[in-house]
Amino acid sequence: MVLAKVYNGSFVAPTLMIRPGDMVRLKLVNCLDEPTNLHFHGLEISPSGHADNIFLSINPGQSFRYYFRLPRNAPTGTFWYHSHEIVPASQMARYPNTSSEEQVFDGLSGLIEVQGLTNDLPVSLQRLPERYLALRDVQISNGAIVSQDIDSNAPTTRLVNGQVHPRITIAPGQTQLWHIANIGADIFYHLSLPGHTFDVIAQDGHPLLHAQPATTLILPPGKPYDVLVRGGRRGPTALRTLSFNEGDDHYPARTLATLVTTGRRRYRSGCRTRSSTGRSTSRACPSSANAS
Ligand SMILES: [Cu+2]
Repeated sequence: MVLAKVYNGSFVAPTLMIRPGDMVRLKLVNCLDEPTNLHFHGLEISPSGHADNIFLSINPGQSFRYYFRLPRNAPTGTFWYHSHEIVPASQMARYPNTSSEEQVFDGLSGLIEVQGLTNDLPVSLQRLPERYLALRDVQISNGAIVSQDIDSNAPTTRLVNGQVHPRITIAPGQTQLWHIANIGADIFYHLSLPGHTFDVIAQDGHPLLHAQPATTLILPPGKPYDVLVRGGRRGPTALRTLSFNEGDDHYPARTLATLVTTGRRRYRSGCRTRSSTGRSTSRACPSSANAS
């Protein structure tokens, strides 16, 4: 058992799935013994009122209803939400150790997907299996996440969707859409999947005009990527974070998950099919999906 701060009783926070034009209504009930709030990182919505208002501070035992409409032309892709608590000056003496960083490190962050990213892909890539990889790390001491006086250079445990070293499956030749975000408070990730390419189709919740192949991805805290991954030869591949020197901190290499390529080979007709939207700006075919 490890003490953490969680949403809805689960260490893996709910993924908010919304579409451009949606009205979003969220009730935050603060069951903590300190104030908190919500920040919808990157969404193009009002920064005041009941929307993305980081200056709100919801006291213990109180609740608040967030609501906002996402613009119809909102960009699609992966975002994240997290506590952005800034304790008001009048409450500082009462909550001297409460802040956004501590609460995020303690667990208060999760994924947002603004859906519709695949609409501008070629038809053959519009119904892809999708995976969500929420990256965070935990330092644990005496049965609780260390959330005071955080030393981001200290040994830590890297988690994917709250799990240590989970298994992800893919079929040979199959293309999957991975929504990846670093929802941790402090440390960087330097992702590598040997023998595979990350075809980036969006970053920071903004679709790219052309897919950009990458062999590694660097994710500072708060960074999301939407990438296509194509299954290679049958067998396991380690999804690694490579060693990364951030300047003050040095984060060692770690295996995050195992991608197991298994099952029947998938063939596709390639990328010659036009985008269903017929838009001349539709994305170029990702290189690793460009077979046949
Ligand atoms: Cu943020």
